[in-house]
Amino acid sequence: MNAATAVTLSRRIEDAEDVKRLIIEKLKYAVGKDPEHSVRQDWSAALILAVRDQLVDHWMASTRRAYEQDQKRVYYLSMEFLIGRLLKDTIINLGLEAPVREALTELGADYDEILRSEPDAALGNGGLGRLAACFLDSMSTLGIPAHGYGIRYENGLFRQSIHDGWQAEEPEDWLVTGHNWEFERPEVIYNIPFGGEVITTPEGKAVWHPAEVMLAAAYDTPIAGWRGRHVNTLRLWAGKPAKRVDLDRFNRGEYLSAMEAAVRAETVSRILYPDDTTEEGKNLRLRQEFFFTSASLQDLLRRYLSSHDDISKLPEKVAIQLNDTHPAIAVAELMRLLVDTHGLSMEVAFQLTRETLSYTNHTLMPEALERWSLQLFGSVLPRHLDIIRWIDEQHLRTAAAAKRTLDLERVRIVDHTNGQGVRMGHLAFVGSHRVNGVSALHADLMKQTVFQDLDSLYPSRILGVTNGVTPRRWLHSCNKPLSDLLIETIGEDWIGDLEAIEAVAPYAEDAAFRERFRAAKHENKCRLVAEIQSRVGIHVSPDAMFDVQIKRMHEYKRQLLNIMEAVAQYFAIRNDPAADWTPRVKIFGGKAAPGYEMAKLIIKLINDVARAVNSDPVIGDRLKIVFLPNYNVSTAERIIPAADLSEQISTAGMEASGTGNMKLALNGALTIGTLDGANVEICDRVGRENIHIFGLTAEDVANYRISGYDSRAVIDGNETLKTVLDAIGSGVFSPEDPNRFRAIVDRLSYDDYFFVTADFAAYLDEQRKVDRAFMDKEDWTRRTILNTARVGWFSADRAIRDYAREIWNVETPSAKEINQGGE
Ligand code: GPU
Repeated sequence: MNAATAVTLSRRIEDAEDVKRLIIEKLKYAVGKDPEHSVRQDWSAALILAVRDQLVDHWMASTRRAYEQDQKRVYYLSMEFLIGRLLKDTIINLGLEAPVREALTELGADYDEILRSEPDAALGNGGLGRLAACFLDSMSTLGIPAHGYGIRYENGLFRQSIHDGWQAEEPEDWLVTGHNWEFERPEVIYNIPFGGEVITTPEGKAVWHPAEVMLAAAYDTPIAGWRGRHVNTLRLWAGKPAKRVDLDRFNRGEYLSAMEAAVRAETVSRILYPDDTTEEGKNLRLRQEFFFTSASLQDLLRRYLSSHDDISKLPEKVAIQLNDTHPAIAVAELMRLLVDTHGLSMEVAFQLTRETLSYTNHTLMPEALERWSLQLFGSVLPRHLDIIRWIDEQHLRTAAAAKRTLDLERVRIVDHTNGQGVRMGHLAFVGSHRVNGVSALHADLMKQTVFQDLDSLYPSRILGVTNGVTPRRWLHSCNKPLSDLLIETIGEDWIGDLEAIEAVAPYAEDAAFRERFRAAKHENKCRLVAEIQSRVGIHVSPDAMFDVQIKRMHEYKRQLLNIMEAVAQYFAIRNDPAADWTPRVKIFGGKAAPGYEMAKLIIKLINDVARAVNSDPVIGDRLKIVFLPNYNVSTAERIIPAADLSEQISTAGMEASGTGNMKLALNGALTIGTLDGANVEICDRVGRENIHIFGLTAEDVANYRISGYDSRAVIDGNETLKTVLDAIGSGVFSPEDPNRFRAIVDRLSYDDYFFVTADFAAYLDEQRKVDRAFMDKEDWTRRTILNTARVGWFSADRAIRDYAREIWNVETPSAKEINQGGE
């Protein structure tokens, strides 16, 4: 054994003594504190650094293996990675929880408190960003050599607070206390050009003369999967100026302007756009997209060329997944690099680009499909606009040659009609060999609606890969009571192979097991009761049904329908307090985009209704309404294990998939939902009798959109609905400002785009069925166990295997091999 290996081995943790030694060493030599004077932040930093050390050998071995075996690599380009905290999950993945806990206790530090002090890495808005984080976990678990590429935002998603019922936003500054997981890579730096003009040389070569060049600097976070054997990299880019200060200006005393270029460059990675589905802040957003896409492509090409000579074999060794259209500029940028830097012809470059790239679509909502004005696009990325025009010409030729009659204007990437602009969805579609939707229904609707023409031109390019969630974070780590029970009952195979959880299904018939399953749920509910009490000062009973709707605030997700049902129920209880009511706590959590007035007004409505209901002595424990501020990954980890009922009530055809639906069902909540997104497949798997489906189907909605829908008539025909809307509209919940919610009621009465009134009656009916079902404790528990047992297919591991097989052409080990282990 040589000296270097000996040093490495001494860092390995075998028991609590090792942990203690390592933490003290980190405290002293990395943080610069002695234990007597260390505060919580120091302990936290030391622990993270000690745990991070455990990843490094596996990380290097993973990289070495990829090179030695010349494995195909997967690159996941995403504007968002909603990681949350890393410490607990990493410790659990490495199997180190017992020694770490013991060591910290012996050192006099509080393990749970240290875990809670880690800030959430909130580099994402919602489902799309969290999916990317789950996929990183699964790619590592499956041993796929992969990189996540994104932006190292200084400020992640804003922090939400609630003042007098209204949302207020404050900046989120997760980096202030230092991000101890990451390794700065000062040597990994790329030029990112912007603006200027393209000049064609006498030989006919296009040369881009950018007006400005900034730098992208790499920061790497190691990502371990289950059992920590394989470790991948999340590489995030930070914007840096080519020159920190303009010395001439500085020396002239122009201190602020001397820094101008630096500020501009750093701005590109300053903040995450707090917008879930609509584009905003156009110029900066386009720069952000190009910035991280260009840096990532330059980086992966450098890596490829460091061990391959033949650029034309790129698609055999590289698969690049575009997470929505945000990195769609990759189509043009990869072509630019292949043509301008590596000297390929446009034709060859286009073929390689298409074979390498694939694109995931996450929404059909037209306002969310990115489109840049020609003016803006041409001024920021003139060379790319030329390349896109070239691609569009090729594409039009294909379209013209197709037998079908097509409206050519509609299939063009560059829209020449009055809208004028670059359609990024079209660009991503045309530049990819596979385009996937995120649930079966969503993929079908893609073919029938927004991508109908493109689908007819490039048949079999569209496929569905239903989303999944990582069972490590979303059951094993966040729900210890249930995880322990499952392990004791069916072993622990399900952690690395979630479909094995099906083995618990027969226990649904075992009364003793049901009792224990309920006890686990009860324990989680008690923990949430305490949190609700301490954070919003509302006392709720753990025996009530916990009815949960946690997701971004959006009209199509219909939090409004949920709170309207609460109002109806409130009135019903007041009218007959002595009846046999099923006690409920309605729990809401979610952020509204700061510019989305209607969504913010709905938050206010929820809080105003909550105020009235919670303080009404007649109501008592029969109904309570809670809005938990600042919903994020960490709060989700505490709410989901405690939920009894999962609200998945989007207007059918509008939620591409949903992933909260999967997490909640896995943790033993029953779903009340529409036949939308992945709810359809959840229903197929858990069985129609174990889910509460109601309302219009996507087809019904589409028909109404054609034939017209008269919400006025529906309201007039439903006494309860009328009463609820009259109350909301006339200020029953806002006596200090009676017209506050007029806009909501008007919208529903004259232009109910999201069919809230249409689904109201069916929703209330189904809720009353849920009430009755919940009262039959044994049968309810039986059904919740079957939900947990039957949703194993919704594992992110399964989703990643689908991508690997159908899109990336990468091999993955079997579930059995994962569980048996070995390198
Ligand atoms: N989604 Br587009 C986001 O979270 N943000 C977006 O900007 C867009 C889509 C969501 C979908 O709304 C949700 O249905 C899906 O489960 C999730 O992406 C992951 O695919």
